[in-house]
Amino acid sequence: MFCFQCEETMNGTGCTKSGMCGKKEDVSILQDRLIYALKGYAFCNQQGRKKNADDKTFGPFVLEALFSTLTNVNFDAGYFEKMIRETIQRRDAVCQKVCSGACDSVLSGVSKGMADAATISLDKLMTKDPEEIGILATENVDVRSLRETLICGLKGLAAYGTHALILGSEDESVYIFVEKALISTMDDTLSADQLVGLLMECGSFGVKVLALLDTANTQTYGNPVPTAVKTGVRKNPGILISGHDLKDMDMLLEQTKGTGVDVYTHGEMLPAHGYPAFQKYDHLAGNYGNAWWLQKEEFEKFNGPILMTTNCLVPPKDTYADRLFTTNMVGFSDSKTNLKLKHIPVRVDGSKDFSEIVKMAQKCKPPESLEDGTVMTGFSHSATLSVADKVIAAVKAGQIQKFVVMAGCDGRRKERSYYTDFAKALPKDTVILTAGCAKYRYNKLDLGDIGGIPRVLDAGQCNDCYSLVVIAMELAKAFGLENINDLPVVYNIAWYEQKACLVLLALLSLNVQNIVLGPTLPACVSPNVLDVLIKTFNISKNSDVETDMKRLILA
Ligand code: FS2
Ligand code: SF4
Repeated sequence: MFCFQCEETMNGTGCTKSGMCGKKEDVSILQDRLIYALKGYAFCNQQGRKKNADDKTFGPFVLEALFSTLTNVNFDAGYFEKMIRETIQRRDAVCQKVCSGACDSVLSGVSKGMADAATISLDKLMTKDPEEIGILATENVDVRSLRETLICGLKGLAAYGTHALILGSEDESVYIFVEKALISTMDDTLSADQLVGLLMECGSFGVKVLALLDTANTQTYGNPVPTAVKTGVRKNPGILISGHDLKDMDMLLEQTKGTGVDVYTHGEMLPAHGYPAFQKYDHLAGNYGNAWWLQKEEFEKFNGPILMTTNCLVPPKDTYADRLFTTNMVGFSDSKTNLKLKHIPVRVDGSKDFSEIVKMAQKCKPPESLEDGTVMTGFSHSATLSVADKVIAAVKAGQIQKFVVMAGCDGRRKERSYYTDFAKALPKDTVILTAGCAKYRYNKLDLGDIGGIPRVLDAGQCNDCYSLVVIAMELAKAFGLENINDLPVVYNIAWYEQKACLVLLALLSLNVQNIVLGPTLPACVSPNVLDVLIKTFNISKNSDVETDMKRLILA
């Protein structure tokens, strides 16, 4: 196996025997086979599109498939075998409509790899040498770097697109781009410049999809409002819901009404508390625990069932595996121990039956207390901009010197304590803008406020990064600035998985300069590609707190 898609990749170069995330070699190779099959399917579907013979459900299927390969989503070999089979079936159905078996005319002139992906049988794909279909099959390190950065961006795009689709919002242009981009990763005729152009286009589609998701979320559940969320526990048994899926949150709250069971959020579900549609439920008790990587200890102490609606899932301990449920494209199985987490399927109408979880919760002990305080969330663009006058006045009066975007992901690496130290060391006239699970490194510190404006404004999940873009753009307008880089906003972003790669590409597509990224740079970015990013955007890796404070804040 070879996987280098996340920040925790082994030695900063690539996982080769098993994943630091817990992904086993068989699953990693199956994920590579699935991506390979998706590229062939994209090629055939593009041919079909030219003749109006494309698969009309190509987009949603490919989004789900890509999302499932994102870090910490799915560890179930059976799921990937099923998805590979379905991809080949779908590809062949389109091929039949387009070529009726006479593929040569369509395939003349395309690269050998593409022709293979477009025609390979299921049996041959499942037995093909993994090295011939995986990341290392592209020998040129810079081409490999550009192709794999694009694949990471597409996975992020797929995740956000899937969330929007679950709420009924989609955009065909996104599917057409995903199709083109998948094909481009097998096109040997493309220059490095063309591949860089595709990365920027991916970033632009990132902005589009994040906007689509923002609209879907706020039209369905209302505009989030600043909310103090309790971090302690009550006396009732509880269900813990993690991940990013707001529709699951909605259905779970409804199905637990009057059952005597409380619902607690975990990790990236914390911002759900800011939505008016969820605040009406008295049994939404609070947020339990911290970012995803602490779940082994925290899930054990929760005592009740846990629902993982999306990433980040950590392979579970025996002590709570029987209480851990997956849904959507999340999954886990382990052939050695025969453990397979229970999965809640979605019905054709989009609804789910959580009664098994509720019944289990009713027999469980209440959660063990981890802490007892509050944490703020709900500073979406609408909430933050509703006090724009106050914010602008504070900037003009010199009370706010800088906004520091510290969005992104958290992770296990001990170097990430840097983000806590950086937040603590920031001058008192700075405001942190955040989204994603990176916030758990500093959202429980008492950093105070500036004239009533809290010094940490949490816009929500990583899915809500669009709020930060809107806030920056609206501030630029208010200050009469044409260039977003002239704002008193600096970026010190923590990344972990491929959604963060997409958000980074989105910011670059908006020509945001001087982004500081850490705690390491993506392994998929080769030295030459990094050089391009430095020359074009002056991107850099984070350093130590003192150095970064000097260059970001005091410069
Ligand atoms: Fe955190 Fe994990 Fe949000 Fe990422 S919960 S790192 O995949 O999605 O951010
Ligand atoms: Fe390694 Fe990250 Fe890939 Fe997991 S997702 S196998 S930790 S690079």
